[in-house]
Amino acid sequence: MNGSTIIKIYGSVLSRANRCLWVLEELGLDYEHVNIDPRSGETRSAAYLALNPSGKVPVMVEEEFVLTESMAITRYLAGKLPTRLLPADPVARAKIDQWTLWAVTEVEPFATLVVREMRLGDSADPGLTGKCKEHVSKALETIESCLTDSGDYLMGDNFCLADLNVAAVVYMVPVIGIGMETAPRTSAWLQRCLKRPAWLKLQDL
Ligand SMILES: N[C@@H](CCC(=O)N[C@@H](CS)C(=O)NCC(=O)O)C(=O)O
Repeated sequence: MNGSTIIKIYGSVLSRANRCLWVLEELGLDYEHVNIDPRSGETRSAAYLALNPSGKVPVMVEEEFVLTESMAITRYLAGKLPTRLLPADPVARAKIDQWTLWAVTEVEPFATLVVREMRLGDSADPGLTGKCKEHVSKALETIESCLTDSGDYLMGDNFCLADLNVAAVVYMVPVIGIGMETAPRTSAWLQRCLKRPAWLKLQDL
């Protein structure tokens, strides 16, 4: 046991809940996974809307404490066992925030739009999809240049919350049909992140 309270994560592993579960698995913390699909209607129940009025996943519940926003949740959870994923140094923490915000502003909205369009099949808007993919490809150049001399991971030799948060977004890049040939360092870094036992365990859920 990691403590007296149990942490509940609401949301399927195919949703942004996966990044929260990834942190929990990395740290070996106990948790309960409430595997709800955000498109199933379960997130529209009064009980769920009381937790998250937006009706989205993930939500974290720890006794009376309710937290939404996946990246706020990963940050909170990583802080439970500081130094493993979240170094104490304020500069390192600021860099983690920088990478996290980069992922959720420069990559995630565009990649998510492509996923939504892909679900529409023949009704997808190729113009919109193309523009979003262009934006994501351009964003990959940032990560590629930053990985140049920085060791195996975004912030040096050790996997930390920056890698987890960014990989939990960038894993969508090949899924939306963007080749990573022009970003070999990013591709190798992503593989390193996605081969971690904690992430692989989630793929079996
Ligand atoms: N910014 C939020 C986004 C949450 C979000 O959009 N979740 C999706 C699943 S990955 C969802 O619940 N979609 C259902 C809906 O939009 O109704 C976060 O990072 O937690």
